[in-house]
Parts: sequence; structure tokens; C-alpha cells
Amino acid sequence: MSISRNQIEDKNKRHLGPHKHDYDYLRDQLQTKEVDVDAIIGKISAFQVAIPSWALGAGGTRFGRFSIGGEPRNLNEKIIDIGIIRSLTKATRAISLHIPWDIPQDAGVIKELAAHHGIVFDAMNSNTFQDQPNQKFSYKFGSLAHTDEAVRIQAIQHNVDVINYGVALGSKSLTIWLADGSSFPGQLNFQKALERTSQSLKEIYGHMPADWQLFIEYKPYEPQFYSTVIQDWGTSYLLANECGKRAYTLVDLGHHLPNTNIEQIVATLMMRGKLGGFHFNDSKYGDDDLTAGSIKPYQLFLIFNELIYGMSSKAIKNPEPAWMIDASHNLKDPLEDLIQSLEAIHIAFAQALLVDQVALEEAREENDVARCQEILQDAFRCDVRPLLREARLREGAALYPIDAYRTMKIRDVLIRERGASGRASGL
Ligand SMILES: [Mn+2]
Repeated sequence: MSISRNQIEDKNKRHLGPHKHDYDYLRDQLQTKEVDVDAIIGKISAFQVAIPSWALGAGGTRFGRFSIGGEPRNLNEKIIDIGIIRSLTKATRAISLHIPWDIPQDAGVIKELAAHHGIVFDAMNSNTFQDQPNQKFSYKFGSLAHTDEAVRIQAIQHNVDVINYGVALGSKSLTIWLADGSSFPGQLNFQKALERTSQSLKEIYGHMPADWQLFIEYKPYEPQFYSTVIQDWGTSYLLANECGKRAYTLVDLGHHLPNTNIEQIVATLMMRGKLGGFHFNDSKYGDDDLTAGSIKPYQLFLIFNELIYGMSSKAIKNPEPAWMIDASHNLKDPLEDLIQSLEAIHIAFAQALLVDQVALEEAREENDVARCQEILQDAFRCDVRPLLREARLREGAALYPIDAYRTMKIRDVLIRERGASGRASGL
């Protein structure tokens, strides 16, 4: 299944008049503030976010999983789903694969299919938090940090395999997230576990091609409940530094304790050129993996404000981070959910682009706290959605992607093609 340009133009027809009205009004408003509207629209179009292969089926909790019907049954169908999202939004052009959930059987064929849909392969994700069938050693008590060298070697080899799959697909990076840690005080020697992790990561780093990057993800708790070996950005940063220049910290929004100032973490990492990857999601209590911007849109905006400052700063040599959605839950149609995440990310990005950075810096220098808040919230409260729609219109995407998705009855088509009870591989 794929969506033609004609189908999208047809769906856009009835929205064109109202859109033009909204867009012209906002453009005039912004131009009186000397905002370069076309430049912002260009930046919105250029801001592309990768979709993880595990977010296309119904997500689950440890209590259950409810099929939504028409779920992609294999990697080919996952790529087709991302092609659908791409056609509707033009906000994504990459898939992030998880191994072993999505092992490409024939890299050439998969690459060709992806290229047909305008999709490339973003960061590869390894998995040493689950045991696989026929695996020699168990990861029950850890992987890269395991006390037994044989288990560590197995986990390192898995990461090397993932790199090799990625090379065949044209990926350029590896993301490592570890479940290693402990659930009970005294269970783990913290120093030895961290040292073993460092050694293992260095070995994996040594296996990467010279043009590859390593992203080290952190998380304070879960699945272990007392300690996680890579618990926070500081630990990740330390390990990335020990690995070398092409190792970076990856920030997953849900991997923080409640009320952590994530925007400050982003700023600090960018100041040192060590922010490599970014996982978008939202949460209320923990690693809830909810739709980006669904709970704390202001926080997302503040994070983007730091990202934009970090990316525009000439003093810092931070490469543009690898942007990815990492959300998964069990209520919404995953394709609608991903469209909503992409929309929320673009909204926060566009709002942050509207922040008058010069005025903000002046107000900061003068310690005019009230003015600082006015400047930030003036941008945050601007309804930028007409800019997003205009960006999509110019790229041949849908003015209202979810409306188009629903009126085209895409889920019904997928259910007809794939069945009502299929289950996507993944969480
Ligand atoms: Mn993540």
C-alpha cells in the first residue's frame, strides 16, 4: 500500500481556502516582527525525525497488549508504514532498526524497498536486555557489565553483529541502551560494574567503521529498581569520553526522574559537543513512552530552545543530533500516534525558532527576569500550526495528515491486506 500525490492533493482541496486564510494572517503578524517566515518554513521541512521499527505495532505494557489490526508483520511492512507516514507528513525519512526484532534477511532488497519509499536507515539499536532463542548465555544478571567474561563477550559480539547489519543497510550509528544494574542493595559492586561496562563499550567502539558514531543511552531505573549501571547523563558522558571522539550521549526524554531539568542537560552536553542522539516521547510518571508533547509541551519547547541555541552556536562543534521518536503504548493507532508525535516535535521546534534570541540575551544580561519569561512565552503561545501546514503543502504532503489518514481509511486497507490479529515484532 502506498499513497499517491494525487490522493493527497485531493484531500487537501477542501482545506486550501481556510489554510490560506490562517497562514496569511500568521505570516503578516510575524513579518511585522521581522521574522523570516520562508526561512522558518524551510527549517521545518528540513527537520526530519526517524521512526523506530518497534513503534509501528501496538505497544504493550507488562499487563497486556491489544492488537490494533493490520500491524506490520515483518520489516518490509514496517517500511511501508513509514512510507505512509512520510507521504502524509514529509516529516520523516528514516527508520531506526532494532536487532534482533528486525533482522534484515536480505539487506539489498530491504534497502531498495526503503529507497523506493524515500527512507534511509538511521541508528541501529542492539538488544542485550532480553534472551533470544538458542542464545548460549543469559542476560538475567547483565550483559556488558556482567561478572562473567563469557557473557560480556557474547554481548559485545551481538553489538558487532548489529554494526555489520547496519553497514549493509547504510546506517552510520549504533545506539546502546543497557538494562544492566541491580534491584537490591549490595547485589552489585558499582565500581566494578561501571569499569566492566567501560571496557565492553570500548571494544564495541573499536569495531565501528571510522565514519560511525556510538550513542550511549542512559536511564535511572527500570527494569532494575535499585541501580542502573548507566543511570544518568553524567555517567553516559564519562563513558563516551572514555570511548573516544565518535561516542556521544543520547538523551531519551522519558529516561529521567520526575521534574529533572532536561533542557539544562541538553545545554551542558551541547556545550561539550557530546549530544549525539535524541529520543522523543513524553511522560507523566516515569518511562511512560507517551506521544511527544502530549503531557508537557512547554518542556519540549524549552528543550528545543536549548537545542537551537546549541546548534547555532559557532563556538560549539556539536554535530546535529540523530533525532528519533521512541514512543510505544497500547491505546492509539500507532500511525496516528506517530503523526501526532511528529506534529508536536515540529510545533515545539517552530516555536523555539520564533524566540527572539537577541532580545532574550539582552534581557538576561540585564537580569530582567520578567522580560525573559515574556520573550519565551510569547514564542510558546504562538499557534505555529499554519507554518507546519504550509511546509507540508509545499512538500506535497497533507495539510491535515490525520484527517487524510482517516478519510483514506488506511487502517482498514492495512487490516484487509494483513489481517486483524497480526502482531508486530517488538515490545
Ligand atoms: Mn530510548
